[in-house]
Amino acid sequence: MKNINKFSDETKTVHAGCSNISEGSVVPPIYQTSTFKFQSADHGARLFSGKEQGYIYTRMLNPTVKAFEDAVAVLENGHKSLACGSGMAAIHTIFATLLQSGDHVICSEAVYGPTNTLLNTVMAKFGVEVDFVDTSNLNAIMHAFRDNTKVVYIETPGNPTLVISDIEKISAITKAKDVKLVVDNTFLSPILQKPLDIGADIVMHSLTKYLNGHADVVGGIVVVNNEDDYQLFRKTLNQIGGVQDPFNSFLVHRGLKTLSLRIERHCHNAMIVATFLENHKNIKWVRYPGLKSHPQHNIAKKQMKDSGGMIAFEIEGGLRAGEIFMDNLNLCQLAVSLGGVETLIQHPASMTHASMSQKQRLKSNITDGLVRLSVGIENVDDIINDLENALSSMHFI
Ligand code: LCS
Repeated sequence: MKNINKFSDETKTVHAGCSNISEGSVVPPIYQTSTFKFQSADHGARLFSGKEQGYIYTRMLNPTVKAFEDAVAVLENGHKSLACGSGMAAIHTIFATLLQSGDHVICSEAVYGPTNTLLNTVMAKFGVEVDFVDTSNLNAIMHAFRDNTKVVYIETPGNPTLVISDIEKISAITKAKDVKLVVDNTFLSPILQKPLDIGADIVMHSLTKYLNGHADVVGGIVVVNNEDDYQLFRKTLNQIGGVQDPFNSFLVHRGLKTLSLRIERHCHNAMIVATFLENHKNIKWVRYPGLKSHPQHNIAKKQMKDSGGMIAFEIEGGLRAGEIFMDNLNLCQLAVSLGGVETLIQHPASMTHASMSQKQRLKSNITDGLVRLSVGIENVDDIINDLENALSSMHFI
């Protein structure tokens, strides 16, 4: 197919990365091979020297992985992308590529717990300094800058509090300061937000979530917007080795084909569920970007096409009430992760963000009573009935 970039996202999700496939196959075949034969000694030497393009070894690149990487780059309006073995492998690849000992990172305080921990432990061990700030506050970002700041890393909406950072405004700051802006776009997917279009330099996703969508693969991806960055990232990823394997790339590429349909239903269901929760007497507060009560609702409207499938809320009665509520659910599954077709619920303080200290969590507004819901694509009435049943089981508290 020619000119895939001119099509809409609904069409891109179906066709991107599926052109130029050998033997006329409609979907990319799985090249389940670790290595590729050279036609001659000279051919091998030419491939290694970069004088000729071609496949050498699957850690370096594989056609199934490449087809999938092309698809995500098209959807993010990026130059190229690099598929990794997990979202954390992608984040590590980003930090290892952009930073060296003595450099400083400004990171959203609302981030996935292990992102915070990676910076505070592994990256700190290698001499990288970090400040976690409320990146919805531009002044806080400005104040955090130091002479050695090299990267601003934001997650928007942030996990689990759904704090929203203004990508365009932050990118004006990072461009003026000549530092890289990295956006974790996991909570929305490129259907709802395209950070590269509004000033970000690098985008990452945990593929484990919406892009795959079926809770059966762990993966990550880094999207870059120029060839120089691509070469730098490819070298680092090749050395670290945290690549995605061909079979998982095939699965996520398959999942990608229904991304826009799934996202439509996630958004539809989540808006109804968030409204239901906001009006329920046993709920203390609800955070959902589509609700007017969300503190950054206007920024959400500006930079997001719709509000996504993630909701955070707190039940009256604190942690104990939350435990009883979660144990009384039937349809909503008690599990970490998010972005799959099934509705999942979890408790960040004891689960996804348990690796952070309570002090760090409270600074990031992750209260002990916060519950996070990843709204699936089931019938929304079934989801609401399940929530209502569990909430009514708490009348004795
Ligand atoms: N970025 C975000 C925003 C995430 O939510 C996660 C995982 C990652 C990066 C890391 O990706 P992974 O290595 O797991 O593919 N978030 C999870 C969560 O909230 N529950 O379980 C995993």
